[in-house]
Amino acid sequence: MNTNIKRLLSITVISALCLFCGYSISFAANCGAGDSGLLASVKNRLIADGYDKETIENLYSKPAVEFSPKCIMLFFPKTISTGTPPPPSKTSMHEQFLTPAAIAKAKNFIKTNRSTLSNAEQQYGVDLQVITAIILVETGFGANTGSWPVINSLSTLAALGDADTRKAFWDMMPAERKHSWDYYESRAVKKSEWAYGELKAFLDLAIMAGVQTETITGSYAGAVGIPQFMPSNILSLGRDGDNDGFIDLFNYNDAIFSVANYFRESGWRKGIDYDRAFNVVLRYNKSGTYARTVLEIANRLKGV
Ligand SMILES: [Ca+2]
Repeated sequence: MNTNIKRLLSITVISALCLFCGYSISFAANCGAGDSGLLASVKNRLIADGYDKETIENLYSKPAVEFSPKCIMLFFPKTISTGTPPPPSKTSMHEQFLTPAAIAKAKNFIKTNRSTLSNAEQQYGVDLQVITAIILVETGFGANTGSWPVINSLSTLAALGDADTRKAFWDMMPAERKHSWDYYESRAVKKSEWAYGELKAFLDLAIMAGVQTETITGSYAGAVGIPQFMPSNILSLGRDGDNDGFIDLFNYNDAIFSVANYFRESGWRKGIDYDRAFNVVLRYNKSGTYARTVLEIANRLKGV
């Protein structure tokens, strides 16, 4: 093994070991019981792709690891006919993040983390107000990092790649979430491939680090930590903001530097104009409402 690979593995393991340092173990009761047999296709695919058979079989035999329909229901929005509001307008924003109280919290976050934010801004050329806005919108400055077991949400979504499982989940869905079968199938197949890739990245991190995979929670989509990074982004874009040798996305310093790096890598530059900035934020979250909200928060924090 050459030095570079050794170093990479070392960083990988150390990073992953501490990745969830701030995580408090909690199994999400709202994920509900499910049929772990419906995860068989995922288990078998992982083994076929070279993951250690014993490790994977042991993982998927644990009672906590289960097919969790409620975890992935949100990937299939309610139909408009049931009274769901129409899509947001071109000017809509998430108003709860623009209240005086929310902006005051953001100002306090800047005050508390001024040194780290300034260092990140200087090093990556990403405005500290934007970094702050992202952390506010993603998790309320770490207050809501998600309670869905990541292994269950990613495995369940990935399992929809199997035709029988796809049909089984369709039968579980309430009527108001059932669009046409064709729409459902197309979306399920596409999302399952995405989830399988994220699942592998998640397992790579967790298995190498020796952490208990089933204890790690995140968003319903499997995003982790204060900045809600997907597993595939953690090692490629995560950064060690406090130089302690670990990337811990539940640590504010690391979260700040990781967001700054993500934005730099997505094309953010100091003095960027609004349209380009908007497109960079879309690379963090594809919602126009999200991007407008983040930039408006940053605007209201100007000069802070
Ligand atoms: Ca660190």
